[in-house]
Amino acid sequence: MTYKFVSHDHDSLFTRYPNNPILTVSDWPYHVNSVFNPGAIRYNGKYLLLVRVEDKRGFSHLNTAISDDGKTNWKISKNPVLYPTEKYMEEQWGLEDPRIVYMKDLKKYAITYVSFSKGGPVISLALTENFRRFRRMGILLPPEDKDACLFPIKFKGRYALIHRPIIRGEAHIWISFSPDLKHWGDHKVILQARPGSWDCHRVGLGPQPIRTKEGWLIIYHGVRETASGSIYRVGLALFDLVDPTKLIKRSDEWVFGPKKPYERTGDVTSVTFPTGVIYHEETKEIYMYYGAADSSVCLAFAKLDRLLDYLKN
Ligand code: BMA
Repeated sequence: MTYKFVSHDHDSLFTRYPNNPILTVSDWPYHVNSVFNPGAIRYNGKYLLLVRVEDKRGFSHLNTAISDDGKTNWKISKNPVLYPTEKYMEEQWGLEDPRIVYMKDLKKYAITYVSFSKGGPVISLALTENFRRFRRMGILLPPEDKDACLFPIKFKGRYALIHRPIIRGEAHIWISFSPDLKHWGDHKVILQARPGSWDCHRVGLGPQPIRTKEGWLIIYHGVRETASGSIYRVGLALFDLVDPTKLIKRSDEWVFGPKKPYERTGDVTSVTFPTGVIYHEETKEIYMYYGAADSSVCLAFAKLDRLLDYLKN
């Protein structure tokens, strides 16, 4: 920790889509309580969101919303695409917060999401080719675990998973490796909650890792508990391309956080919770999809080079 004077204009790094929120319950084809925290990926040339949808029992399931431009005219599936079943006891209280990557070696999309039950939250994996039929691969690691995503490539022949166990009340970001997506080991903490800081109480992965020429860019959420509840803000970290356990840089400050009324007010106040990005090679622009106040789906834009410059300097 350095005590140099810092004063940056974070607001210039990410620009909110002026017509936020892009999805709310009023867009939904069936009755629900809230829609938020979507996974995001390019699919068949379109923008696909796998949205967390909470029903009025308080249980979540996942459903797709697809758009041509990533901003407007979302086509929402009439029925949930991934819904809890009795066969999987760990899902009794629902499915939450998906992250999506395309695994070239498997030729499938890998979705890591939180399965919730009396036993506590765990990370489950499902594979799909079409976002209609999913193959459940089961629980990856024991509870309590959240905020997970696979890297889209293998490292020295092994899959790598970023996740966020809570151990003795401490919530840091970990990485684990596996030869087969079933057996996990070489667990290591890669990003810690920072005492005193805006991200002092919990940190967790946001969207899927973004591969850049400088390293893997990780957008993460950090939590501070305050007298009026938790504030969920967003930070940046950069990890080595070849060895993703190696942290290169981390932002001292948050780069995005609750500000607009739709981020400040909702089922859970003051939450910005990014869970999906789509990168545009042509314009070098990122579309970051996030849940706002656990109530709606929102969008913000950023130039990749500016995020990397900010991190490096
Ligand atoms: C986290 C997750 C998210 C949620 C956030 C704020 O622990 O459960 O799904 O958006 O809390 O309530």
